[in-house]
Amino acid sequence: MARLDVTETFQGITFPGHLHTQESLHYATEFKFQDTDILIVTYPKSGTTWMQEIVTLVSCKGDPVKSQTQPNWARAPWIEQYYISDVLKASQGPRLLTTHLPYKLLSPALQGSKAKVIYVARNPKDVIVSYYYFHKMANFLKDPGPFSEFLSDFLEGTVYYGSWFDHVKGWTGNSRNIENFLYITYEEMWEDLRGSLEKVSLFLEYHLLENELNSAQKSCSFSTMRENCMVNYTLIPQEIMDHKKGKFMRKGQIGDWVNTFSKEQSHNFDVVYASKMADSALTFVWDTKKSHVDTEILPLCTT
Ligand code: PPS
Repeated sequence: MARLDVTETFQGITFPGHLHTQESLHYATEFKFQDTDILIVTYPKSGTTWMQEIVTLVSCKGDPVKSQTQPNWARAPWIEQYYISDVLKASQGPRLLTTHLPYKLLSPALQGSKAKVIYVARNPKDVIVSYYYFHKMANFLKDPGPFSEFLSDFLEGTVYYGSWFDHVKGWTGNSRNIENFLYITYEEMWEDLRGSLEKVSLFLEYHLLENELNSAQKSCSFSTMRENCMVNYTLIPQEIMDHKKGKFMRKGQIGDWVNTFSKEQSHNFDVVYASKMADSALTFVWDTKKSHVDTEILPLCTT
């Protein structure tokens, strides 16, 4: 399925046609959740792959074999993407699932479910920058044009997967309707990876020993994941993701948006943010004083 230039519009939201069809999107809205399911929910570029790795490692008690031998899209498939039913037919045991869908599209399917839902949010300014560079290297996404245009599309909610504001408010504002819900931010994971692993383990009711946590922490560091071809998307052919134009594991930083936003763009963003988030009880702590110390590189596979 190439369809690199196809865009699907479903319930007013656009999706890349390379990965989605009307049928696959419809299938997701009627997805039959099982009470043992774990569902990772994110707006794109918010830490999806990282959380897929964290949950894989937690459920394997820190053993890295699965995360180094199975691509993330096979062990934590997106329920709205066209290959989902084939992957699920081939899978065994409790299911780890992923979605970028907004709450309004998935809430009927989740009603009454005991599935464990993990919502990961990230500073939207960093999301925009990460998304912008991803559009430049992923040939199944539209050419983003200049950053200023992409930024205004993002603020209007006309980018793929819709409005970041609706996504975050929809899921967090309705968390009380979800029986098992964990909210965590990319920034929290970045600041305190060990604490985040413990938090996810507790939520999923896995009790990891000290050495198992150590192993998990090492395997889901940025440096290890950047070299792991099961998560860095280097297994995807060049005509679909052009790794000469950029890396999927690009920087893995917090606050990197300052290197792309102008002062004026940042100010305009803040104004829109204040207005769109005025009806949300969420208070985010995006900025941090801590510097990044994750420099160890462990090559796992060559490409
Ligand atoms: S996607 O396409 O929606 O699945 O992308 P997603 O995985 O949500 O987001 C990709 C960004 O997450 C960064 N990333 C990490 N940062 C820190 N530590 C770890 N371990 C890690 N794993 C992935 C990745 O580098 C992308 O962010 P940017 O800012 O582009 O580097």
